[in-house]
Amino acid sequence: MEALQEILFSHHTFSVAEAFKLLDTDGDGELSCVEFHTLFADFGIDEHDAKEIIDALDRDDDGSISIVEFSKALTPKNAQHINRGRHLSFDETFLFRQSWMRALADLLRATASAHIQLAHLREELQLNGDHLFDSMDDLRQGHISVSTFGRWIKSNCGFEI
Ligand SMILES: [Ca+2]
Ligand SMILES: [Ca+2]
Repeated sequence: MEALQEILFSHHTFSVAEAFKLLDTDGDGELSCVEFHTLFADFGIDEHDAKEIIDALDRDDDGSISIVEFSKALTPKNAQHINRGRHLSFDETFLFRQSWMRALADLLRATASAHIQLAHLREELQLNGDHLFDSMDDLRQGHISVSTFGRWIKSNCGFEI
């Protein structure tokens, strides 16, 4: 994912602001789910993927992507070390646009799937946490007292605390 970001960033076909303008087809300053899947339909992103991408990028949970949220998704951590190369002429930009869009689509997909994996992981941890809590809370009090915790450690780990 980091690598994808670096490729996109160093590509320099468009700046983040230019790219955002390009994607924000209705010009309202936000990228919507419809805009995402319309723009990236040719790159294998359907409506469902678009929703997942929005989910992954939408930090303030308002259902659309602002330029700040978009720029965070695109900018690699070590952005200042990357040589952004020269500016391209208009014709070159036109040629690069397709491959840039493809790279962007790949990055967005990777971001979305990482987000989903993270969500699953979180859910799993939460479940494990709940399970652990239940196994400790043997008296079903809804809280774990020091003595309950001590009992659990003793029976599960074999030492006293
Ligand atoms: Ca828009
Ligand atoms: Ca948002």
